Amino acid sequence: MKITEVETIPYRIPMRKPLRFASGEVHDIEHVLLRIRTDAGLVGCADIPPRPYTYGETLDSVIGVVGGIFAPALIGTDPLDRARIHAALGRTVGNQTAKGGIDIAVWDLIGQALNTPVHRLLGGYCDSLAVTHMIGFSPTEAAVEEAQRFVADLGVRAFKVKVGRRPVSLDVELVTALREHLGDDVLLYLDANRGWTATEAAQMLAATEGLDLRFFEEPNDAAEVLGRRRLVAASPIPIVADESTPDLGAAAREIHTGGASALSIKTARTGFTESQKVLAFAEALGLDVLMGNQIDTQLGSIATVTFGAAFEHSSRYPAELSNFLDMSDDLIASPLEIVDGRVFAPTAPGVGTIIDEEKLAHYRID
Ligand code: MUC
Ligand code: MG
Repeated sequence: MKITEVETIPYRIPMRKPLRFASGEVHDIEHVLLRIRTDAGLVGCADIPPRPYTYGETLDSVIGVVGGIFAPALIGTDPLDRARIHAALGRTVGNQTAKGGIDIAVWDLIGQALNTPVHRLLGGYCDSLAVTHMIGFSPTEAAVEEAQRFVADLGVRAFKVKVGRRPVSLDVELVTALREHLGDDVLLYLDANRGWTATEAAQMLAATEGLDLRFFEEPNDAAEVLGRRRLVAASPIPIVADESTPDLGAAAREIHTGGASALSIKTARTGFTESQKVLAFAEALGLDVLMGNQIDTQLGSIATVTFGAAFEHSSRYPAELSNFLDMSDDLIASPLEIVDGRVFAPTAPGVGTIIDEEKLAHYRID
């Protein structure tokens, strides 16, 4: 089997409700649908979410690098030769979500060719993951109401709260109200997307002691080396690296130099192949991992659950799988569902995603 064509289709779907956080806000989903075709008639697909404020990629940069550099290297290659494909992609630095999408689409082809779900090819550990819902910036009352609705309607019992606002007391009040209203057995953790200084983040930790917050993601900019290391060393809870560790090398560097004590894994940026390496690295060192959400569509969330549910170490904590509910639509033919607070990994061959061609025609912007 040989790759014959690599197609990138930009599309736009409005958010039902914008997501706001310390490093940016998202009003419209502007992603690239990647399709890789083979001479066996198979089509592998993946969703690529460029995030300029996180990785510096844009719709145009993704389309440019895939069409101009990656596609010529992929055409004529057998999708089963993954290491050869990665060696070719590795000659270009950065462009993490473009590379992540290619890896997912290649695995999709492999699963289809072997008539087996990728979830099982990877590891097949369990059939589903519990869901964490991400709460963006909003007034305290609205955030509490949103969380209560997720508990009551969808059985979700884990929440990641976007923080990093000033003054810090705004977020202290928010998290205190969430704990009061949701009770003790709901998992709560924070993500400041680098919005605070190390000193402000330390104030937040001190002011919320006793609220059983489990993790604190990107409290400040990891590039502020000494402040970050002082915070990680003093923090009573794991400090999770997300955007500071977009690839395996960065994950190794941040962990070994004391810049973080847990890792977020996002298939949108490390696909399945590199995510597996990050996971093994974390497991060997005894570090917790969280399956994160790159503001993923249903297409992207299916990739997350395909990977996360495939391994024991990535299914220990609820995974961030609900951002698609904030979007007004999706390209996928059969909608992803949250049932009793869980999302199931697909059982169809490949990654198990089928594109609704009418929706694609409606939302594409090329
Ligand atoms: C997250 O976990 O940070 C928001 C910005 C980004 O890069 O990802 C999302 C969610
Ligand atoms: Mg994050």
